[in-house]
Amino acid sequence: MELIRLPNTATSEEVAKALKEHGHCIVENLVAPEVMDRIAEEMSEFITTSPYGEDKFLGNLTQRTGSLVARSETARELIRHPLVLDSAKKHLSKSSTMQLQLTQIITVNPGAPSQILHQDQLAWDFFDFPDDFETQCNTLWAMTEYTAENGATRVVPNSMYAGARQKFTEEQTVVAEMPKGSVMIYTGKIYHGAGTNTTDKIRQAININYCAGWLRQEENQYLATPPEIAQTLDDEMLKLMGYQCACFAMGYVRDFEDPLDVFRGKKERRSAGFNIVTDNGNDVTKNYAEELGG
Ligand SMILES: O=C(O)CCC(=O)C(=O)O
Ligand SMILES: [Fe+2]
Repeated sequence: MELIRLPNTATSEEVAKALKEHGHCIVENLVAPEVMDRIAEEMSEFITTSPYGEDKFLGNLTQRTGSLVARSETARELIRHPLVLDSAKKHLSKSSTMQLQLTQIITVNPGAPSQILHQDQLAWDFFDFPDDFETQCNTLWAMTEYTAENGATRVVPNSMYAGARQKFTEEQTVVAEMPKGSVMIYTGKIYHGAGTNTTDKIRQAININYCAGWLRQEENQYLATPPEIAQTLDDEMLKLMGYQCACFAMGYVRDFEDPLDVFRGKKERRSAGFNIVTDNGNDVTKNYAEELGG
């Protein structure tokens, strides 16, 4: 069985369709390999000092290096890649807002064994979300070449509606081989895991995940990016990081105020609430807001 591959001219409609029907797709050569080299350079001091995982899931020979918003200006371009963001918005359209869930470089070192096959949405206490509710739109960018030998991610085709806590074997997987600069976009439901690295070189991926705005983020964006750096970012980036209300009330500050207004120190005190939902709501919340009136 082959994985779903799209050219780098693909539209977000095509990506969203692939996610719905297959739980994943690979977009080859979406950015130039030099973009990956720049990120490697900006992140190198942090990567060398990142600890190994403490368990088999995180990988005893695997390093995870986060805080990409704060640490790498080039990574911010990937975080806001238009194709990825538009596809994620479509994929997560049942929720009023979406947000960055985590950013990390995953370095699979030589000799690292394969990771347990899993769904990323297990993060929320293994809650078995309904098939028609999508929690996440996730990306693994090939920061190095992604090969069967160096531990490229393995995917279980058509596993996205199998339900929580299912077990699959390596024989049921297909390797997501792809050139450096390509990206695999996948849902929180598809079973996958890092492969075994049998080479003498590292395998690296940039893992950037997005989730429904009302779910708790895995990487704490408010602490990962110090306020003085956050203040230099534009509103769109801050909203993506979670400086906005999800639905009508999730994340308000003080007297029911909008978090971005508070962070920017705006004098005018605008109340959060269903008025927010009219801009970015899903159909159910928008209709509710309209019924409530001003
Ligand atoms: O590194 C990989 O190939 C996949 C990692 C992964 O799936 C995870 O940590 O959730
Ligand atoms: Fe995963």
